[in-house]
Amino acid sequence: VPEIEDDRTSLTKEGLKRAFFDHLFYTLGKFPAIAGKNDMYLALAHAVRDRTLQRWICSAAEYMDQAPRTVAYLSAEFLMGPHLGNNLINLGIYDEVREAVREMGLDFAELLRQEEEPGLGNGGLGRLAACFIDSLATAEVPTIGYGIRYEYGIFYQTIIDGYQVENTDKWLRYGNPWEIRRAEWAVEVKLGGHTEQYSDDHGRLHVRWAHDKTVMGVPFDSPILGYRVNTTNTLRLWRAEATEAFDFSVFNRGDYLGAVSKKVTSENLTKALYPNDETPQGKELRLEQQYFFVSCSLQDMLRLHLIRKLPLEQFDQKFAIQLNDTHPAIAVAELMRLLVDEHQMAWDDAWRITTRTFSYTNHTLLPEALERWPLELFQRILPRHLEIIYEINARFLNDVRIRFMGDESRIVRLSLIDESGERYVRMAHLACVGSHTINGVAELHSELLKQDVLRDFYEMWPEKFTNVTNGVTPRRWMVLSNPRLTGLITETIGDDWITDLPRLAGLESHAADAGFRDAWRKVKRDNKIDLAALIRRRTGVVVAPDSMFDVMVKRIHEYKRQHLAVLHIATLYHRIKSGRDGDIVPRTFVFGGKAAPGYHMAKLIIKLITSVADVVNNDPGVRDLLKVVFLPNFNVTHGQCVYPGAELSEQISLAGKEASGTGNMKFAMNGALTIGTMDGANIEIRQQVGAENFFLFGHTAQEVQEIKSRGYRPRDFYEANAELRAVLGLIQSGFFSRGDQDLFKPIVEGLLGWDPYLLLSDYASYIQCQERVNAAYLDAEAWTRMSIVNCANSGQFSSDRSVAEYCRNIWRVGPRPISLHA
Ligand code: 26M
Repeated sequence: VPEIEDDRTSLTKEGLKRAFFDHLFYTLGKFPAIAGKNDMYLALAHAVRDRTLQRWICSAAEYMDQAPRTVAYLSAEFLMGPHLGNNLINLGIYDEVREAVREMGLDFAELLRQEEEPGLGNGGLGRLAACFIDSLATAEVPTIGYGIRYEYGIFYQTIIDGYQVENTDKWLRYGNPWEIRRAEWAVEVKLGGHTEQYSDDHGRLHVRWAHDKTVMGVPFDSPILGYRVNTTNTLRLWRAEATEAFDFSVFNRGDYLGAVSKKVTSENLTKALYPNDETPQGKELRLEQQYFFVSCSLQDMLRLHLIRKLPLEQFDQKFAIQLNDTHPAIAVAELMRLLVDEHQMAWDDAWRITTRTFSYTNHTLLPEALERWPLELFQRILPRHLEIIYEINARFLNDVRIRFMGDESRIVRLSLIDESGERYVRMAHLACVGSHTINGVAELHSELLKQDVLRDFYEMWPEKFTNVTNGVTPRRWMVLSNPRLTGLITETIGDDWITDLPRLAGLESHAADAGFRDAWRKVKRDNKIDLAALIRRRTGVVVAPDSMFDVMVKRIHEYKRQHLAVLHIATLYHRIKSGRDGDIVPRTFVFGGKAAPGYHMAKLIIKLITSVADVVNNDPGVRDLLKVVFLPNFNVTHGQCVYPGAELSEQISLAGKEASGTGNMKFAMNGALTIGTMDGANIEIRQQVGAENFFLFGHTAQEVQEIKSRGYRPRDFYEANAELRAVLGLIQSGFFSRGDQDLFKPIVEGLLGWDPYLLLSDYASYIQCQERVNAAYLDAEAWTRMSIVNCANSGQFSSDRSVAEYCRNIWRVGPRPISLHA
């Protein structure tokens, strides 16, 4: 264990400068005259990495020695965002390093911008995993985040001629100073082949998996620092590589090119992240990815367990494994296989351990998003797991038969195998049966799970179901991204709020103080100027910091209803053009988000946004009352600039569709007001900040159900609303598409004929609500008061609170403080 105060551990400005040059010379082989910006970034990153490693080693030593109960968070996605700034914050050396860098004549912000963000996630689900591991480290809970080291993360989005164009995300291009490859802990993963029975020396029957290919999983570890604690946990991401066995055997047969191509095939496994929102079924490589990282992770946990000389029977006492959606749900069958086939444990013992180990979080109510794998594909890739799933299913359905005698339709509904047409393995069912606890991610979502998607499982095991409302880390989403607001809050109430967010409530009384409100407005205005600069850099559009910044950033999806926001913009435009612009407040509409490459309607919605933007931004008749921008490649880095500069947060999904949302929380914390539906965590945000400080519109989930069951007719709404007719007519006429009347036909016809997300039935309510927003914005003092109250009441939405609930109610783990010792 290293000495405390040397060039690798010193936290003083002078020590940090020495470390910087040490790395520039001896790690990078450069000197200032020939070093580029990226060299400077890397030198700094390595200096920070050393300080992190000191804490990491102390944590690892404690965990090895004491074998504390550990959380294993299994997630196919970790959307981390850049590490450097966050690590500086968590180490408590942000200001020292900024000063040191400035004194060395370098631009600190520019160095931070050099880091390519690891975009190893699609959106909410992956970012949640990142917030949770930050909060777990801060809570000093021993944790390993297990996932996949994709060589290409979520695609890089550009906008060309108003359309989304996807490019590969080459995030590893200039190296990654935050990871350490651990070749010595590589594991082998089998795929394909068939199974055989054999009997052992005692005549007992066993199954052998005669696989037909092997890939090697190599762990790449990144340190995850807690905030101002020594605890440093591990994010362990697996990379698929060719086994040495391949190279040797094929070399001996003299087939060099064959060996190389097998190597290429193996390494394809972790090449790229799948963009979600595409129906997952049938994607062979994706099933292989899921199994690959799950098998690697479970083998790794068993290794850690066994080197501590602990009995296998105690596995569930040492690990609490969380399944982040069904992507890792194959873990239920894989742990059974490892215990039964590889460690000769009796089925019932293995099953008891398995069900005491796993818990499952569901993240979506959309039926089309529930993962199912065609039986034929599953059989081909994981023949042994299919047998194990059949055995789990047989025993489970037996229990169902006894509980619900004679109810055969219930058996059909609950089965792990969907046999209604082509046969499928239902991954959510496997996760439910194999877990002791099942949770949704907001109160409404958890209720709807019980009533709807997982109703039969709820009737079987009501005690398994619970809610843990999502949260986000205030370290990244306030302290790092909004230093101005952080400064003002800390001056006012001290800095305890950073790890105890409900203390923001102390701000509420200051909302009555005119001086404080001035300071609050100044912070927002400066953040808006920064956001305007980003918008100008990325789009060329100049926007006015005096206009209301109305922001909708999230993945593009019909259920999220970006096109409803477009209908509002088109309505305002139409009013201006027809001389009815008396009460319009100048607004800048900011959109950002990626559409899944195969999701045509989502891509067309992007084209609609950019097309409306082109017309509105260039029409002199609009007189700068409206500006519309689509910020390309919205990601964590951009989010860090967008949330602090936002004034109005658009959370307008159809009620009952958005499981939680987490962007909604980031906006509220940064003082934006929300216009939103009764969906996901919006409901809880409104409850916290007060109905009078939240702009509510639209039908409730209950009403949506009723409307649909009565037979929804969107045309009735069209016919009853002249403004809606005018706006849809404008789009239909080709006004926003240079006369092309076909381009947006799928959108307009979809709305008039079908409208599965009820835009037309919520349109009038949304427009009226936006008028209330305008009126509120005109009273700047009142708006500022509401902004302060929103922030002051966002304490519930820290991921520290979410994680504390998981620890207490689901994982049953507690803190394990780490001391730094020489
Ligand atoms: C798949 C196929 C076709 C259409 C949609 C999908 C699809 C939809 C949602 C696939 C996956 C989906 O969910 C994953 C996800 O990211 N869910 C998000 O999880 C966040 C963290 O809990 C929540 O805040 C979001 O509300 C939820 O959408």
